[in-house]
Amino acid sequence: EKQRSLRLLSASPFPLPHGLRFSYGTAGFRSDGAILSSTVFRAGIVAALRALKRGSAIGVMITASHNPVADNGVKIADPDGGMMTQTWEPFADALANAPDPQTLLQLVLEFAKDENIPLGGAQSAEILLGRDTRPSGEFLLEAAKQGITAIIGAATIDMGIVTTPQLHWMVRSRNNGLKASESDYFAQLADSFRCLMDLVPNEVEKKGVDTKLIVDGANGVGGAKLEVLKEMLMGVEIHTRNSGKDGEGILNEKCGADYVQKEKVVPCGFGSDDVGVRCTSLDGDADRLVYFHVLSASNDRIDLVDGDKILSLFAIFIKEQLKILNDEKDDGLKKELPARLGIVQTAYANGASTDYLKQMGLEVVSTPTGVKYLHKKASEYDVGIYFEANRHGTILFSENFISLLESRNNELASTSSGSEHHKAAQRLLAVSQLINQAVGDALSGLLLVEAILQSMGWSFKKWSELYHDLPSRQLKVKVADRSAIITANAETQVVKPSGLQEAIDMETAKYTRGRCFVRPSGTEDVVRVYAEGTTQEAADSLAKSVAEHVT
Ligand code: NG1
Ligand code: ZN
Repeated sequence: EKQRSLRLLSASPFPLPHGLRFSYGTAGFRSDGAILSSTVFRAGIVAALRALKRGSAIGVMITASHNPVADNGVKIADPDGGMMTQTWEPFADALANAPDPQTLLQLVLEFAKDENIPLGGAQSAEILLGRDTRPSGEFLLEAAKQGITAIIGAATIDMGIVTTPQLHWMVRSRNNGLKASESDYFAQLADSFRCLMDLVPNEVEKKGVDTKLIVDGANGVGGAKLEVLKEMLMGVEIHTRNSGKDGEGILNEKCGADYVQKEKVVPCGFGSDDVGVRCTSLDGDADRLVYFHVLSASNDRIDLVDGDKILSLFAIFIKEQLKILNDEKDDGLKKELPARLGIVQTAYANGASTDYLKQMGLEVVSTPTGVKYLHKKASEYDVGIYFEANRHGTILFSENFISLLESRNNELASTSSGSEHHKAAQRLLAVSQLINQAVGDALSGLLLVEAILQSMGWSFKKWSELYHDLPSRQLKVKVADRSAIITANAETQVVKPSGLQEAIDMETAKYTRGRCFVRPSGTEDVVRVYAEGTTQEAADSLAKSVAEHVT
């Protein structure tokens, strides 16, 4: 058996393309889909070894998210449904770039030895495989399968075409011994959404918040899944556009969350008929979302609600439910359910959002860019809410808090069923079921937004006007070596090269409410400059002058 496995590996059916280096970045391996077979084959090997090492199911997702349709990528999900541990990234890189089958084999053997991974077939492991709708996904999935089965004991479970968050959810559920099929996923979302809608206060319901939502599916997998899910939902009227049906358009082309956020214009398929209707855009693999309003029939401008405001909406709702739960009146039961609520952002969060959240009395912390940092920080709270300004995020509930909440809920069900306390406990439990605990999920995210707007009786306008974003500017600067810039304090301060931070401080001091930071990108060969000010001109000129100090 061992011999067979080693033979398969050394036969390596997917030669490495010449002159390219692959790197497992924040989003896994990404590149032109046509040249990615060898990388995906090797990522399959990494996933199989990881599954053997952990003795749990592991996920492999083939997607390039919001990137053009010809691109593709592969990333690995750990047993808890989160991203693969960073400590394995150097191995993944080494494997992806091994020049020939012999080197590849040797790397595998050495690593397995160092990590005590049983290669003989004594241990078995499962790898859940999924892909988005990209055409190259079909043969890349085959390459992944071959990589996985080259390792004895590793078996693939093909989940077919799924959203990225669905695959992460499936890995997590499976390892928690829960039902983990796609229909289980849909059922969990639909049930918890119904629960939240059933708890909408009567007086709010009478006010009648508009239930219509138009969804831009980016012509990707999210739109197609939503078509199925929406049949199971009550209380929201979902219309899907750019759902990826034949002839409707190309994946992410002039549509999707990334396009809408960056261009700040209506996506294709939307227009004058949609003025005043709540709209939302998913990205190509449905892990991100933004909301928007079409402003006028005569141009393509929009009113955008980004990750910061989605986060704020979630934070307000959760805070309110925790307050009700710990409120003395109603049934006289004074019983605190201690819950630390934490809000996690990065330095890219608009300063106005951070000010707003702090004014609301919330604990706000900042981490470096990258979901892995935000997710980890959020998991330190009883309830941790995180979002990147560019719309990826979720709400994490600690296991301990969930079990406290469950027993409180049971207690209230028998002592004061239907009380405000009881409703708050039910709502919090429903949110923990609805929102994806593994990764940010556009489908569950939009259902939570809809349920909260209905519960609080809020219009899109009220939400959008929670606070006004400070004007900001982002610039990219090409430098010889971006790793020469070292930052600290969640990337808000430059430590090296010396003198740069002083220069930034000096420029920033020229502006009222000016804020500026620079950091090397983790995904592109550039240094990013971000600046904020009270006017667009101020933000632009602050960014520009700091960029000159960087070059
Ligand atoms: P880098 O290139 O490290 O700035 C970008 C985004 C991140 C995240 C990753 C992809 C900005 C400023 N940065 O990271 O938020 O989306 O790509 O995982 O948008
Ligand atoms: Zn995505």
